[in-house]
Amino acid sequence: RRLQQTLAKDASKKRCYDFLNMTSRSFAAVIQELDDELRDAVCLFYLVLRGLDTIEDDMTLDLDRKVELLRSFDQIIYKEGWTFNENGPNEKDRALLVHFDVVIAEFLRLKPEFQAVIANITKLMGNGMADYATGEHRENTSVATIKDFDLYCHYVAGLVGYGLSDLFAASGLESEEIAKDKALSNSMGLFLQKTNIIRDYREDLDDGRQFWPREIWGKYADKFSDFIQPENKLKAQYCLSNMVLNVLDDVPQVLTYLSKLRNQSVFNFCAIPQVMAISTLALVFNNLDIYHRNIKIRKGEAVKLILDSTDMDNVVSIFRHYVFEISRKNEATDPNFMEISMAIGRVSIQV
Ligand code: PS7
Ligand code: MN
Ligand code: MN
Ligand code: MN
Ligand code: MN
Ligand code: MN
Repeated sequence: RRLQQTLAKDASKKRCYDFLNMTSRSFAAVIQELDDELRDAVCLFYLVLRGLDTIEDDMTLDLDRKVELLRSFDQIIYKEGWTFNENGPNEKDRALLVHFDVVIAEFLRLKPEFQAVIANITKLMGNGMADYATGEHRENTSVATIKDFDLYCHYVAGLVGYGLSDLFAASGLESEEIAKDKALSNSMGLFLQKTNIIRDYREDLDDGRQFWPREIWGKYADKFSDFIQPENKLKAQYCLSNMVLNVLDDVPQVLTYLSKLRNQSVFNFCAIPQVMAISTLALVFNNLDIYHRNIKIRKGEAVKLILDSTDMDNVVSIFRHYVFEISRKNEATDPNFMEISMAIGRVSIQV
């Protein structure tokens, strides 16, 4: 019997890692390289939030039902055997929800401290997503002010930073200090999320979503979709540089956070997505292709970045390189030229 139980446990853990590899292009590898004390907790944190985000992203789900699921997801993860049975788009991430009982079974095997961190963040994120799906913040799935933009990114990414820092501390691999400065953890998430939102302009537009704040894009066009028109090229370039300027704000905090890490596997896990993001930011800057298709850094460049992100000195060099690329592409005729130069100046102190 005991052997049978052990085998069943191993099978459901393996299925969780299969789901991780299936649903994440970017995080699967770095999560699996984490030290034993953290690997399962971060894997389950990822899968729980991936499940939550799949509900948020499902545009076929009845809005009232969506909000009910988002607001109660922190309780659903304690319901042994719960699965998602509703119809929905047949995308790959939906399979995760259909078999969510497997994720719940493994979640319930985590240390109670880890469970508490994951449930707390799930509750805050689910309620934040629900507010944006219904509330005054987000009529017609659009974000009005820069403050709204920061708050939405806080809900879907800054909170992931809070939760990860709490897990690092709870594992004992990092000191409690890392979880104390919430602004630093928040910036770690915002930098990834905002870069993703810039890069995904066209994909999100085609899906009927707008995440760029009107306070920024409204300076350059009347309609968010105007930027795809060839006659608006210059406006599109200036709007994009304004968005890049907004993201550059978080770079100093990202470097400060990374400099505080002590565990090698945690450092790699945190640093790799951030160097991918700064390289993506340099690639998208003044690159009007983002208005037409999904652009990505070349595979070879990504592999090199992963191999090079081994310590703070190397990460600083990588940031210096890409920030210099941005400064090289910065044009004096761009209305954001001066502010971009100043933002780069603030980063230069650290690199
Ligand atoms: C728990 C690793 C390291 C302190 C599912 C990692 C979607 C950018 O466009 O899937 O929807 O396809 O490419 C990740 C901070 C969150 C922020 C947020 C959980 C770093 C649900 C990542 C990931 C904090 C909401 C994935 C925020 O992008 O986007 C774990 C420290 C999930 C991190 C979403 C986005 C993540 C995102 P798309 P992606
Ligand atoms: Mn994704
Ligand atoms: Mn989403
Ligand atoms: Mn998503
Ligand atoms: Mn995206
Ligand atoms: Mn996506």
